[in-house]
Amino acid sequence: MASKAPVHNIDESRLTVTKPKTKAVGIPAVVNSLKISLEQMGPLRSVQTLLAVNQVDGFDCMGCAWPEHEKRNAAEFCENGAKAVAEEGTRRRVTPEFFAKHSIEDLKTRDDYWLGQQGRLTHPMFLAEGATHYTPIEWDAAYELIAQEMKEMDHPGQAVFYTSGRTSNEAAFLYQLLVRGLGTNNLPDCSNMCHESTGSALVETIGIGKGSVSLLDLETASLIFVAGQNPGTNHPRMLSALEKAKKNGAVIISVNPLPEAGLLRFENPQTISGTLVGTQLTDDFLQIRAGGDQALFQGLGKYLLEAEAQGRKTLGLTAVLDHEFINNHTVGINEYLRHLEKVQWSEIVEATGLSLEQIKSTGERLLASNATIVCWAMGLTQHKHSVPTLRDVVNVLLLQGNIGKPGAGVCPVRGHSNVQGDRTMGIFEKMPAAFHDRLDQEFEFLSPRKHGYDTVAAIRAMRDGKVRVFIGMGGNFVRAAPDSEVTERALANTDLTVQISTKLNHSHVSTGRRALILPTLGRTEKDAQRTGDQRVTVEDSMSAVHASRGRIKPASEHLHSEVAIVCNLAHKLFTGSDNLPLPNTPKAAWLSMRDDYSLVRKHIEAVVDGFEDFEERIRHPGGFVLPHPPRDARQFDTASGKAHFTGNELEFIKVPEGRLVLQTLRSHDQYNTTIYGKDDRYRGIHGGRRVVLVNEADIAELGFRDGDMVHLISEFRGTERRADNFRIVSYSTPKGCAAAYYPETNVLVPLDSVADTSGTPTSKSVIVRLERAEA
Ligand SMILES: Nc1nc2c(c(=O)[nH]1)N[C@H]1C(S)=C(S)[C@@H](COP(=O)(O)OP(=O)(O)OC[C@H]3O[C@@H](n4cnc5c(=O)[nH]c(N)nc54)[C@H](O)[C@@H]3O)O[C@H]1N2
Ligand SMILES: Nc1nc2c(c(=O)[nH]1)N[C@H]1C(S)=C(S)[C@@H](COP(=O)(O)OP(=O)(O)OC[C@H]3O[C@@H](n4cnc5c(=O)[nH]c(N)nc54)[C@H](O)[C@@H]3O)O[C@H]1N2
Ligand SMILES: [Mo]
Repeated sequence: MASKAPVHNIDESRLTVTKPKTKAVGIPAVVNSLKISLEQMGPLRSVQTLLAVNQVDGFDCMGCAWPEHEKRNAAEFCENGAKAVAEEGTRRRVTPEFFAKHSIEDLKTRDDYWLGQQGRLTHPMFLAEGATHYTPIEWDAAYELIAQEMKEMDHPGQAVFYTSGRTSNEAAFLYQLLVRGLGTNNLPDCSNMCHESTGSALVETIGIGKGSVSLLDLETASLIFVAGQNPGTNHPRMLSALEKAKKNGAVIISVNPLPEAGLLRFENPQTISGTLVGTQLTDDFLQIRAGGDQALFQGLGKYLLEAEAQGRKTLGLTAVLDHEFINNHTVGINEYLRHLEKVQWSEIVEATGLSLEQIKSTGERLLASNATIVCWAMGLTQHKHSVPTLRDVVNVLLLQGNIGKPGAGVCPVRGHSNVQGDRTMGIFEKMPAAFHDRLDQEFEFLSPRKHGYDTVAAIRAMRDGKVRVFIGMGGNFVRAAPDSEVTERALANTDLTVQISTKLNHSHVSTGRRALILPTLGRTEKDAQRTGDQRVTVEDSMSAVHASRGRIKPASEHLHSEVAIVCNLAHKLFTGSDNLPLPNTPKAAWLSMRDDYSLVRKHIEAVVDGFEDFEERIRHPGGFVLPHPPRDARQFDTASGKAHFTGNELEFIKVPEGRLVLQTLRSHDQYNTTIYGKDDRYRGIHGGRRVVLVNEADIAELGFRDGDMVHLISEFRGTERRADNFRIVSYSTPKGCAAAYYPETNVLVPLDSVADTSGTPTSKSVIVRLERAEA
């Protein structure tokens, strides 16, 4: 049945639903990616770019942050990486003529898919106050405009500088220097909406917010949990690592409300046998209720303690618990035990929706493992109680000494390809004091110590009229952020919004009173500066830093690199003839750094730990791995110098009568707010995105039928938000738990509904009711 979209410009007329797949398959994936590449790039560019993806002298795939293997395949990319590359390498162009033809009002009614399909931005563009269309502007005039706007500010805290995770280390480092040079720490980033809960929980418990495993650990682990993650779509190359682990005898447990195809079974297109037989990846599928993971891990902790009391043993240990590790390397176990005692098995069963047997047999898996890894992504980080959930994951690993041991550890799987590196470079509204001290020393100035706004705080500040200038270094703020209508109004409340972007998106049409689009080079493109072609560096999910060099001709001769844009703007603000009257700015040779990125790397080396001989070490194929004290030496940079057990109250989501808890997630054909196509092949959704996946029994109880059209209404503290016209799809998901795609449903996520401690919007637990729509 066709579904009607809320706006005439959105085409959902070809929506069909088929049976979900039970495996991720190689051959159709390769065919699909080639089809998209050829459509967007044509044959020559396709071959040129795809062969350079993730190769030693090529560019880093911007599809995800999964690491590359030392021994690379000729085709070291996946279907979705190829789509990300094609999206950037496209031959389609958004030119000044395009903007002359399409008014802002027209563009506002288009969906994200249509906007993205228009191609690459080619010229700097300006939207004057009250204007209906963008018009071209010279680069220098654009910088001048930003400088003028900044001169009008009462204080530097009236500017906000967002970063999305594709930005290179070099650009990120310079960007934070510019921002701190202005005198603010207003550096919200996509991480605030992504793995911030991970950072909060890990820094507190193990002293560093990054994962503690390498690819080799993953391939040699004896037990791997993949919790709250859909790697078949979002990190397809991870499936090859899981396949290797499996061949080496690992047991894999998937914890997810949905039976995600890639996790169940995988047919590897890069091996001949893979395409013929495939690998059963998941041994146990725990179809957990949304937000039930804390209860699961508390249950596992309880199970281990009961087994210890019965005198049983973990494989390779003399007892269940690793007493040597606990005594020498941890504090706080008693507090943890006190909390566990209070938790009842009945609560654990209620919260998880799993049977006691399932939890106990998972406990047995832990006893039979001498090296356990827990991998996770957004299913664990985007709930109100995500930070305690992740603390409880760490607790279970600590009990058996599974940190800083081969084949064991924490494996948060990052999203954007350099989101981890951006944080290492100082993109954070509250960097530790030691970072500021070294930055100040290197650039002979005093950086501000007052914490800045994170993403949600920035939206509140804009809404409340406290911000005059918003600058976005990549990303699509208005669509990625929660509470779309509130965020849109918040941006409209500023004097100037500036988007440094490769492709057209809604943030270019949800603007402040005036707006600029500054078009930039993507990672696939040759970055020629005065001293020659430049390379940049990125850091993957496993802390490996390596170089990335674009090869193809830039989409337009008017594009500037992100590094050049930051340096030119900083020069204008700090050192140019008409600079801002600031008493205290970094002493930096902005224009020389723009011309030669190795000078930026010299500064990074001086400011950030672990970058000794930076320039030399990125010549080495594969780069180098940053230090990670827990992984390398079981050292913990916490207050006590040890890893911390924590005691956490059990929390879980109680869904009110007649309501559902809605998770907002990614389809197979999208990259965050960039929509490649309208299919979600593995889940059996084709030609449309306005669907809501609901458990069969819920559909009946709520008085609907599969295929009915509904409006989604979210309820939060007495307020309501709505997203219209979704087709109900009967789907395998626990009772009470529904799912729909992001960003169409961001309008439902309340700005004030955030995770405790980390402030991450609760995008995976929105309470909604369904209201019948006319068919
Ligand atoms: N192709 C592609 N690749 C991407 C991206 C993309 O959009 N497209 N985005 C990138 C980015 S920025 C990120 S952060 C990652 C995101 O990678 P993922 O985290 O895999 O992305 P989501 O689609 O949000 O999927 C969340 C998964 O968690 C499950 N889940 C939801 N709620 C719960 C829960 O309460 N408990 C458990 N155990 N599971 C739950 C969902 O069913 C789903 O399988 O991918 C990165 N890679
Ligand atoms: N409801 C809901 N909301 C979510 C999530 C969710 O699961 N549910 N997930 C959250 C997560 S995990 C994340 S990471 C955020 C993502 O938030 P963002 O990172 O802000 O969003 P993206 O869609 O990745 O940004 C895409 C835009 O980036 C620009 N771009 C692409 N490549 C480059 C480049 O090389 N340089 C520059 N300067 N620009 C470039 C293009 O113009 C493109 O339109 O969304 C969050 N929002
Ligand atoms: Mo993300």
